[in-house]
Amino acid sequence: MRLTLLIGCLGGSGLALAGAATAATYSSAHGQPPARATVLVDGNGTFVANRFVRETLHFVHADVTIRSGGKLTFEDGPKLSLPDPHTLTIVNRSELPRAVGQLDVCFADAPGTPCLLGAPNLPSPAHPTGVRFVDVGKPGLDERGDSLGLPPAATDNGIPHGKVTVTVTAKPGTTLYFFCAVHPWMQGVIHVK
Ligand SMILES: [Cu+2]
Repeated sequence: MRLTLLIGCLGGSGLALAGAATAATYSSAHGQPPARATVLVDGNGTFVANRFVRETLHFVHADVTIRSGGKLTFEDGPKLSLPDPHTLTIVNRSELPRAVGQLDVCFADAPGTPCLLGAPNLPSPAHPTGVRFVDVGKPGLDERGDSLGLPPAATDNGIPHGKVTVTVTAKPGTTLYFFCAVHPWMQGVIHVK
């Protein structure tokens, strides 16, 4: 399944990927960090045979602030036009790809690449619609390897939009970096207050 997706993603001899991120502002009438935050996935794709593929898949609200103990929702956006699965996978900041070559290595699931952290979210014989929350270590979203997953549209069992909500259990003052293990140019940050 994953290999098929990668071929679909990298089918052109040239590769042009574009992402966009919208920073969320954070404010509260009481000066408290929000108890809830939502990260949406949106974007579309085009390609010209034997020339390039361009995908604008991106996180909407890629820079979020939430209180420790708050609820984070990860959800397909209303304008998403591609059927791909997505993950919101916590990684170390240094693991975020910064060059196309790093994306390619991550796509290929080379040993040790952070894209492997999101692999359990993807459909498999044991979990045909994938796993919504891979929770390593302590309960809740708090550390590297914790990973939310949205299913591909074809395996969504008729649910119009994939959606998963988890509790952010990281301590106040923690900064969690994340990316999509399927489209690792999709990147963001969670400030836990
Ligand atoms: Cu993605």
